[in-house]
Amino acid sequence: MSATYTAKDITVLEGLEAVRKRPGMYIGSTGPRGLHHLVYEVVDNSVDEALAGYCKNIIVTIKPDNSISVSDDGRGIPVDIIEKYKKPAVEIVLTLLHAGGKFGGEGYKVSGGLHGVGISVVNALSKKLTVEVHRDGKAYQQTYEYGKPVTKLEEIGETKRSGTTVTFHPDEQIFDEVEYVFDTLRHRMREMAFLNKDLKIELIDERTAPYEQVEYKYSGGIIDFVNHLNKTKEAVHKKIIYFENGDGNNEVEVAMQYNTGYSESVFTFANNINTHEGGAHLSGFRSALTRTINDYARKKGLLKEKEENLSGEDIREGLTAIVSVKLRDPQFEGQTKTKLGNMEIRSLVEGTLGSKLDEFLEENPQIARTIISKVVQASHARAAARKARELTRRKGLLESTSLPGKLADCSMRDPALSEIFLVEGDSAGGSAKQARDRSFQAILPLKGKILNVEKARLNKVLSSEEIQAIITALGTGIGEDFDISNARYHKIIIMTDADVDGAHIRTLILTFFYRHMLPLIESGYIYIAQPPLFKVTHDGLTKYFYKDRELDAYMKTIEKNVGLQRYKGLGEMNPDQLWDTTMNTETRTLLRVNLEDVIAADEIFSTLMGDKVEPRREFIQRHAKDVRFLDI
Ligand code: 0RA
Repeated sequence: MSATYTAKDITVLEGLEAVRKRPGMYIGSTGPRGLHHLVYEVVDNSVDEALAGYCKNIIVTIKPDNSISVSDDGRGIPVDIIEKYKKPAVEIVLTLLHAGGKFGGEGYKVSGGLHGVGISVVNALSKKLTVEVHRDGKAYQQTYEYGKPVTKLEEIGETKRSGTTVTFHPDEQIFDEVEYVFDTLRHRMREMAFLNKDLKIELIDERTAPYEQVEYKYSGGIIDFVNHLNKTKEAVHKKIIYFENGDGNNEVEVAMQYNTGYSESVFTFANNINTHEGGAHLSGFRSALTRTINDYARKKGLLKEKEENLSGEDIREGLTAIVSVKLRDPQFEGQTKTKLGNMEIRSLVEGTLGSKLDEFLEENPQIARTIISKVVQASHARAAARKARELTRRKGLLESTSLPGKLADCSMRDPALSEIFLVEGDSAGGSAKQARDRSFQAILPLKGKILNVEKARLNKVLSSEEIQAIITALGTGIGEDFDISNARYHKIIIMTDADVDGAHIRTLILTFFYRHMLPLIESGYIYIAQPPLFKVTHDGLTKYFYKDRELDAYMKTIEKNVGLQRYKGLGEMNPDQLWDTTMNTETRTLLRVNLEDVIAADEIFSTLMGDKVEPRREFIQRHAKDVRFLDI
């Protein structure tokens, strides 16, 4: 540390100390999500350099020790001394909170990551970070530990290129776990490449031999994104509809295409951030879409005067779309700061889509007619579903006043303390009923495979007995009547066999929740039970194992003479064993289903459950050894 330790240095270091004291405030969490967020934060800076027009290639490398290196061919972070701090600009960028480089000039514009906190936060949460800058023919390097510089910025040689490489090693004292997941990073890097046309992003995993390596570069940008999302679906029209527009401050891009499916896959982004909670751009998109389609249908006589307007929901059935806006000054609101607040963007999106979509429909009457007829079908089906729902309601089939006969309910009436097990098969259901603590645990046995809702509209879904039983037991209602505040249990636990059939049934149930009761997933009510895979008896001691890896490790520590049992189904356990291993809150582990990545979930469900065979085969082959793909 330099001898001239000024008041300004102290503010800087206090800033980073605050980050280390409350990391969650800056990166959301210190779990896996926050850990991966560090990478996104650094990559965002390189992408900003690409948005400014100076960077074309980004390489992200996972090193064998789980450190990460992000390299770009942008201008390089400036190294000139900033008068106010008497330090090189790069050191300020790495040590000052919010110093994307707001020390003047257009070139210093920074939009930045989710929390807009900048690269200094990554520095603060790293036990070691090295920055290497290539600029004006020279290469420079500086190293930090826990956010503090441990070397001065040094000139390390000459160079012909320009760019920045940041290599950081997350601090194990801060993060619960420091193991990077290749697939998680891969998804985000691909998304970034889709959202930024022509930008090449490479991801290399050096922890495996041979290295795992992927490369993304899309000349079509979000058109390629929509094409990718619909890859597992049957498109209604070949040509992807695309618009872009700007008003000097903000820009909007929309790409959309209908498929023959029944779900809506509209994803919105603001400055490359997935705005899960929607906001101004989404509402502008929806209102322009509904108005334009209705106006067009009336204009062409496809919708008669006496007929009601087509609803927004019907118009979005089977629609895949990306709405991507880039703003000078984004305002993120909402619970997870993923709702776009800038109202001025609403009229830009609405105006753009309104005029350009009408133009497109006029110029492509064939596509227009196909889309309208699809929407009209959706509208008829919804009317039929409403009738079916009313019918079932009149019969009391969906009311929790007439709970399904096979439900063994709990005595507890407080939903927050109650849980329900959805159990595969009557025999396991029987064991679970004997094993449970009836005060707060309810059991609903399900007969084998439930209906694949990916291939059916709501009216058909409602005619399935198993699904009726689930809806009634949960008490939430469905479709337009769905109300999460009526949920009778706040833990809904899917318990299936640890075999292929069990995995299939679990996916069917999850697909139903994902497509028809999404708030249950979003609120964290859905869990997956973890029954053991093995029982080992040794020296009169019984141990259960939940993973092959754990069993292997244990078997190495003991001598021969053990009794090893492999559980294929829940039915092989007696009620006591089922209780001890899977249901007892003291000893069990549950996997909570979360929607870390809605786009990945959409892809998984439409691939696994949709019509096309080839993508499904590929997916299953690729993930054959990876059971984690279900832990969305
Ligand atoms: C501040 C100002 C300028 C560029 C950058 C920061 C910059 C930051 C990062 C982080 C990773 N890669 C980066 N590349 C650039 C503008 C420089 C200029 O005006 O020449």
